[in-house]
Amino acid sequence: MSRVTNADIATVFEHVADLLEYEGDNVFRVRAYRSAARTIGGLVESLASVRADPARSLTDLEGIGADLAGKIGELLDSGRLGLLAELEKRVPPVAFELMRVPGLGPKKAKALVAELGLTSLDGLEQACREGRVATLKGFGAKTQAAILGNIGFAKDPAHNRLLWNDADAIMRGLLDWMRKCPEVRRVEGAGSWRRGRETIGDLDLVVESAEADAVMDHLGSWPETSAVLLRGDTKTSVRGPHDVQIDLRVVEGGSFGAALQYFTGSKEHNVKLRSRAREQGLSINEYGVFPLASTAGVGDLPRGRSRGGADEKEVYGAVGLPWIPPELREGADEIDLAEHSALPELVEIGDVRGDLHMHTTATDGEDSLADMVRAAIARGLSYVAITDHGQRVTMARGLDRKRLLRQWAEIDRLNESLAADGPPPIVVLKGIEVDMLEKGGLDLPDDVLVQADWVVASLHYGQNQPRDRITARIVEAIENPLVSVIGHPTGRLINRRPAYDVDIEAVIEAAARTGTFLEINANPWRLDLDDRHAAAAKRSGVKLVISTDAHSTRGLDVMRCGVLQARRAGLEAKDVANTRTLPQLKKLLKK
Ligand code: DGT
Ligand code: CA
Ligand code: CA
Ligand code: ZN
Repeated sequence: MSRVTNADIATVFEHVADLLEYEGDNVFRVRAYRSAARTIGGLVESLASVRADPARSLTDLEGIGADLAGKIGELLDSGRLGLLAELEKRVPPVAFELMRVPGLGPKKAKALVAELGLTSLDGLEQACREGRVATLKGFGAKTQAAILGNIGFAKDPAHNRLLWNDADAIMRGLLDWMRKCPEVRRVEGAGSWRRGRETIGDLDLVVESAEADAVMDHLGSWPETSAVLLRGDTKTSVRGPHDVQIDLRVVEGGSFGAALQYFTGSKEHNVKLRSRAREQGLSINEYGVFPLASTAGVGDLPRGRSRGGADEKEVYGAVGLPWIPPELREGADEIDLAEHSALPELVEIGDVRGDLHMHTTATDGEDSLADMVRAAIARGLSYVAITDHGQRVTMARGLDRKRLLRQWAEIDRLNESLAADGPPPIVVLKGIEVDMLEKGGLDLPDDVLVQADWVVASLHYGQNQPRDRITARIVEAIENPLVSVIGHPTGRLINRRPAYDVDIEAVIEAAARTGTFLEINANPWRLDLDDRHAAAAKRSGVKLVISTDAHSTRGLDVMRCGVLQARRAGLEAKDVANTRTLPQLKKLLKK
C-alpha cells in the first residue's frame, strides 16, 4: 500500500490553498482545499486503506468531491501533485515567509516580491531599514514602520509553535497507535499538551511497560513517523506529522505516576514541588518519592525505598498535597492553593449548556441555520445564539436591518416547529455580532438590537488605532445596555497577529461595573480572552462566556479548546455564564 501518509496529503492541500490564495484564486476553491486538509488531518484510518476498500469511496468523506478524490489518488500513487508543481513554479518560496508577517496579505507580499526582488525575510527587514519599502506605491513610511515591527513577531520562535488543537489531533492518533502495542500496559500524553497550553513545542508520551525496546520499535513503526531522532535504553524521540518532535519515555509500573508527573511539568511547577519535598526531607524524581540521604540543603541523593510513584496522586500525597489538575501546573500559586484545600473545581466540557456565538450562510458561515441547529442538538446543547455579522463587515455580506429581521423571523418559525411536539430539544436565540465602528458606536441601531435575545459586540476594523481610541470604543460598547458580551476582546490571532493595543484592565473594570460578559473565544487561533486575562476578569467578578464562533457545523467542536483555556484560568462552572440553564442565563443578563 502507498507510503504517503494522511499528514503528507493534508500538508500538500494546505500548501495548495496558500498558493492559490497568493495567486488571488476563487475563495471557494481555496476554502475547499483547506477544508479537505482539515478533514484528512482528523481521520483515524489512512486514505490509502479507504481507497483500497472496494465497499467505500474517497468521495464519501466530508468535503471530498470527485476532483479532490482524484488529487488524493494522484498523491497516493506518485507522492506528487501536478497542480502543486505548477503553482510552485509561479510562486516564489519567500512569499510564504512574507505572508507570515502580520498585516502582509497576498497582495502586499506580491508587490514586495515584484518590486524589490526579495528572496528572504531578512531581505525585507533590510529594505525597511534602508527606507526602500516606504517609496513603493501603496506603502509609505507608516506601513514600513509597522512591517518592520511585525517582522520581529513573525521571526519569534514563540510564534512558530503548533496550535494545541492541531497537536491534539496528532496526539489522539498517536495514543490510539500506542495502545495497539501488546507490550504497552499504560500510556498517557504529558508535557504542555496535557497542561492544555495554547501552543505546543513537542509532544511527550509516558508508557508503562517491562519491554522498552518493543515499545520504542512500535513508535518507530507508526505510519506517521518520518524519522527516529534519538534512541536510548528507555527513551526515544521521533519526528511525526507536521515535523513535530515526539519524546517517549518508558518506565516500570511503580514509577508511572512519578514519570507522568515529571514529564507533565511545567518546569516551574516541578521546581516548586521538588523544593517543597526537600523541606520535608524527601526527594521527588521521575522514578518516585524517596527519603533524602541527609537533611535539606546538604545533599539530595535519594535513598531507600520509594514512598510512592505508581500514580500521580501518590506523588502529591507524599508531600501532603491533593492531586493538582495539569492545567494549573504553571508554577503560579497552585501549590499554595492545594496546601490550603482551596484549588478551584475547574469547569468541564460537560458543564457547558449553550453556545452563544456562531455564524451561518447568511454571512460568512459554511452551513445553514437549520444545519447549525441540528449539529448543536447532536452535541447535546440546550440553547444556541445565532450571531451572524452586522452590516459593517461587508466582506462577509454583513446583515442590514432588513436581512437581520428576516433571519430572526426564520428563527421564530424554527423555534415554533422545534416546540411543536412537546418540549423543544433546543432553544435558538436571536442574536447578532455587531461591529464596534472605527468612529465609535455600533453598526446597527438600538431599535433593532432591542429586539435581540443576545448581542455580541466585536471589533474587526480600525485595529491599528491608538490605545485610548480602541479602549474607548470597547468601553462604549460595554456601557450600551443592549450589548450582552464583548467578542474576542483583544483581537489576537495566535502565531499570526498580536492583540490590538487595548487597556484590558479598563475593559474588565467596565464589564464588572455594567454586568457585561466577556468572551473566551474557543477558536484555537484566538483563545481570546487568554488564561491570564480570564483569571483577571474572574477576580473582578466578571462572568465569562465560552463560545465557539463556529463558521461551520464542525466549528462547534472547538468548545473544548475554550474550556481548556478557562480551566487554565482557574474558572469554575459558576464563573462561566453558558453553564447556566437558559432561564438562569436570562436572569444573569444585564437589564
Ligand atoms: P513545550 O514542549 O515547549 O510545549 O513545553 P513542555 O512543558 O512540554 O516542555 P518539554 O517538552 O521540554 O518537557 C516536558 C516536561 O518535562 C516539562 O514540562 C517538565 C519536564 N522537564 C523537562 N526539562 C526539565 C528540566 O530541566 N527541569 C525540570 N524540573 N523539569 C523538566
Ligand atoms: Ca513538550
Ligand atoms: Ca519534550
Ligand atoms: Zn464571530
